[in-house]
Amino acid sequence: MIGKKMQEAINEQIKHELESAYLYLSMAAYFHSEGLDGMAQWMRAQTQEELVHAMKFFDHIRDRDGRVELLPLAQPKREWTSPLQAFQEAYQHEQFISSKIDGLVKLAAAEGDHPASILLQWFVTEQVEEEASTSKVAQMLERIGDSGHGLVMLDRELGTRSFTASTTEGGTE
Ligand code: OFO
Repeated sequence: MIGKKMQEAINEQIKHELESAYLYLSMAAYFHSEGLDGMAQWMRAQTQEELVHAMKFFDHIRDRDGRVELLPLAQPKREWTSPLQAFQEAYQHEQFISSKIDGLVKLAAAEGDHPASILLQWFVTEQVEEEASTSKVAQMLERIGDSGHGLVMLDRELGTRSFTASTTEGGTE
């Protein structure tokens, strides 16, 4: 059975993962409104990944005879000044999530909670991917600058991203 402290911390993390999904869905809506459907598609796939992350934590509590408690979600921001700003914020958000995963890793070690430690190893690796993928797009957008042609090309490329359940097993785009 999962301990009380770990259960509370994982319930908090479920909220963070759902807020990530909410944020990226809001970014998808922003990109659609700007006619950047490829970037919107990238964010829609990212939203689905975040839901999978939340459910991994949900199932961990359930499998260990704990009790999931869903906490209120913050309303996400809805406008950005540019695609670059949106992806920079996505990168910053992933760094924030990585810090939360680090905190959980430390708590699991302090509590001697080996099942949680094993689950969290997957998330440590996943966060490396999450930071890399958002930072890579932000860097490309920086390089593109004001080039409309560059933006159209990148939008097309990002639109090829699709979500499959297996994407979450070995990593992410
Ligand atoms: Fe769940 O990794 Fe992004 O937030």
